[in-house]
Amino acid sequence: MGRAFVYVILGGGVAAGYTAHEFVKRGVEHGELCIISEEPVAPYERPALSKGYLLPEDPARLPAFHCCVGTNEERLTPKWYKEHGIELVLGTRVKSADVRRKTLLTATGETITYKILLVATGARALKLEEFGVKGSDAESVCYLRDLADANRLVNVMQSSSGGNAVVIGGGYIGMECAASLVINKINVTMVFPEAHCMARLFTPKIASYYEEYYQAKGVKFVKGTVLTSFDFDSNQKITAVNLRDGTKLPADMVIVGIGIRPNTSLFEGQLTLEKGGIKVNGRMQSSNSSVYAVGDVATFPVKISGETRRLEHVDSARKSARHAVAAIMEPEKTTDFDYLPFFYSRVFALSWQFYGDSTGDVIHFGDFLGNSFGAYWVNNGHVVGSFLEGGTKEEYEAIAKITRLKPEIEDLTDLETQGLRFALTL
Ligand code: FAD
Ligand code: NAD
Ligand code: ISD
Repeated sequence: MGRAFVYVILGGGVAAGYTAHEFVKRGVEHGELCIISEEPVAPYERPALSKGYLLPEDPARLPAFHCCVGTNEERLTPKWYKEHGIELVLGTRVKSADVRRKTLLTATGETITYKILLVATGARALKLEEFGVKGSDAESVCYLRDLADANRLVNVMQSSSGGNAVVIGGGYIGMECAASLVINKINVTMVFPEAHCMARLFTPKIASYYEEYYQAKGVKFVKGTVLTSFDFDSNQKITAVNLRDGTKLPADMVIVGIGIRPNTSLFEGQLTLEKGGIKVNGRMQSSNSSVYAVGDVATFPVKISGETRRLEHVDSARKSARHAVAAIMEPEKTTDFDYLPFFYSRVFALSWQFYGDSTGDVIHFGDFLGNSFGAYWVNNGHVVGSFLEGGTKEEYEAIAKITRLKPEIEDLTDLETQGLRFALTL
């Protein structure tokens, strides 16, 4: 026995919230749409968890950051879903899917049937065990993906005030959490295997700006090595972490941010997978025409680079979600998704944005000793990517615009001399 819906959104994160919003905007009928989520709360803006949620004073708490406040649109509280006749099946994991029969089986034993399925299962945090390190279920070791993780992290931070934290990983979680730890008056050492932080995006020059800024806030960096084991006291409390290079770092708490793995397992053997995600076309439609995929789990064609990519960022989750609904509800009016990759972060008083692709030659510009600087990436004679720290709204819009326009560059030295002016005057 079970329920049947026209549209089912599997997953209750950012993409799910924006999908539901778009369905309502385009006139879904009461009783047609259902969201099934393992999380016990309605979709929320996940980026808040590593920023406002971790503040010691006046921290962000639900219901303040339900979708879609991240784009300054209406806030979709549980009441909103009720008013629009959308079934929220929360705290419920889907344990199997049958795309031929168009059914989902939940862990509570219910079979839910759909006509069209939107997969928005996002990703899970990689565990240290997957790299051969034991002990990551210890009380003071924290990961950060969902609200339950964030609550745990807040408790561990509160009991570690004035103590030492080791942050494993130099990516987004590592950088944003390290800043939050400092704000919470905890001493921070960051450990990562690369030569500099944010190795997937930052150039060494950009990275050194942020690393120096963090060092001035007291953060220590241990680079080019990884964690191999933990030391515990007689109460099984972590006292130190041991690194491959032989260093022992005292630790009252540990935060691990070593990347994610998309949640595709329900569909393995049923849908085409590529680059770790569910392969979709420019309408976000998978190899089964009744199944769409959006957000972190979708591998989609990025027109501007001519490649398929899986992006792990909130803007892509929001826009791919809206695009899938447009393609479902107004197929004739909807052309292929034309997405300009957009990443950003905010830490301390810093704020940067990046658009496009980080391939080719890099041209840095601006004042690396001051508050505003940036870079262009030039590939095959065209600007393909732009980065800016400390920009104004107009300046960010200008770098986004030129990245989309992909202007031809004849002289790299001239581009360097013009710097931000190049984007502002094009
Ligand atoms: P998610 O938001 O992860 O949602 C997936 C949902 O599916 C979850 O509710 C999950 O419980 C549910 N689910 C999975 N499997 C099942 C199942 N079998 N049954 C039922 N439910 C299931 N990006 C930025 O661009 N800028 C930022 O500043 C930023 N900050 C971030 C901070 C943090 C702490 C994190 C973790 C991510 C951040 N991101 C940021 C990334 C961004 O949040 C993600 O790209 C975005 O959330 C992806 O949306 P999604 O809906 O695809 O996946
Ligand atoms: P990430 O991919 O940004 O960084 C992973 C980091 O793990 C690497 O930089 C590397 O330093 C480190 N690493 C890899 N293997 C390791 C190992 N064996 N030992 C130690 N370190 C190792 O992933 P993340 O920081 O975990 O972030 C998780 C997800 O959350 C990503 O999808 C990210 O995009 C998202 N997120 C985004 C933002 C943002 O866009 N502002 C903020 C927070 C989180
Ligand atoms: O894009 C974002 C972001 O960085 C957040 O913190 O959305 C959230 C919301 O603005 C939180 O309220």
